Amino acid sequence: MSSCDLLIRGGHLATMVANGDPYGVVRDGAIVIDSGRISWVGPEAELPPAVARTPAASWNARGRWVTPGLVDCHTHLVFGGNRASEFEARLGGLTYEEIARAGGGILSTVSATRAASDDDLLETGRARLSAMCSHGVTTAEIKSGYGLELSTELRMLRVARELEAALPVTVQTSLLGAHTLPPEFKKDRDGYVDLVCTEMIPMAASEGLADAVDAFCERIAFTPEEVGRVFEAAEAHGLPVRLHADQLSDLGGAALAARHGARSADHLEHASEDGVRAMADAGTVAVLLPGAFHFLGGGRRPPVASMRASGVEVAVASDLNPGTSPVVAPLVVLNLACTLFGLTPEQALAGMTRVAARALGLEDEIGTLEVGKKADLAVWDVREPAELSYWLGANPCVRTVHGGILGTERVG
Ligand code: DI6
Ligand code: FE
Repeated sequence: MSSCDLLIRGGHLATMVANGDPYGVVRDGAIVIDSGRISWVGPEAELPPAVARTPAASWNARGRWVTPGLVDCHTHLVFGGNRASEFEARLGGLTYEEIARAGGGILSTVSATRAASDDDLLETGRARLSAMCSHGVTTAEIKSGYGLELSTELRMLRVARELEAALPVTVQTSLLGAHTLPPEFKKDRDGYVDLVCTEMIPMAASEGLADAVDAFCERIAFTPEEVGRVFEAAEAHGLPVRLHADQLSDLGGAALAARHGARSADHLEHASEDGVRAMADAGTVAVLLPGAFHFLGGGRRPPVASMRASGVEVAVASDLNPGTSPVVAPLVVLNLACTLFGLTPEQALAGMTRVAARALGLEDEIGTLEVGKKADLAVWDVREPAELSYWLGANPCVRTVHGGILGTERVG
């Protein structure tokens, strides 16, 4: 090793490598980056001398902490309008389900999204994603699901792809045509599921717009049988699946996701013991979304202890959406994962780095600071990594590195 593109030195590393040490810590560490990937990581004192002498660029982290860039593996961040007035209605006594059944809820965002121009979706999505990036996110998943008609579903996915080009972030898209039944199909559920299976999935697949297919299995959305049809269509087009499962009630979503070898089952507040065991057997990741739990006023907690006991890996994500989780601050989500669901700060951070990468099928690419992985990092002005889950509303992110490119430094 004679030279390198970028050397980061003078910081402490929370590599998040699962090697038995909390956070996979390397104090006084260095990271060597070549062609956008990590080519060396370890204690600075052991840095190969040639690299130390001749890096093309180097940056001294001055005692701050470096972690893998945050991976937000579940967002709905492209949408029109917002639902602040619905928030007021809920505080006036209505429930989320009552509002949804009265034609509000997801459907009000569907109307606003259909009516929004591409530019409008791009601009508002960009503002939200940019906020996430300034808080350390370097990979975000973005779902469709507010179009519920072919053209708007594909438009949402295209906007998500354009956001990737506009910001220092990797975007993974999921087609969520099966989010809820659109009003046009109120009397023809099968007709809508057909549309998802025979038009949306094939088009999204052939245009390369979707990296995965998601669905919402719930009383106010789709039955397990309907989701099964959607998943079969996804499989036929070579797309991996994930599921909004057991959020408001137990419809057996966790087991359904596991049966289809889903990358993840998300929410899971009402998941049964059988469902958790099936996920463990299938290697399906549990994605906890404490922002939605918090914003909907609590209720049943996901069975985190059973997940741990049966070996289900637990990720944490924002669920950023206008109805149930209007949060653009990933560290707040880490805090909620600890305070509401009992995760330790280390488990929460692993959930938004290493395990989140697995939920996206990107575990070989991102999620830890290891040789060979993409150089996606976040640098934090904290004295210990637990602070990332501790402060509420602070932003200690100093800068990120995405694909080996050093972002601008935040001052102040
Ligand atoms: N579960 C959620 O929490 C979001 N979607 C879903 O399937 C809510 C979406 C919304 O209310 O707009
Ligand atoms: Fe969601």
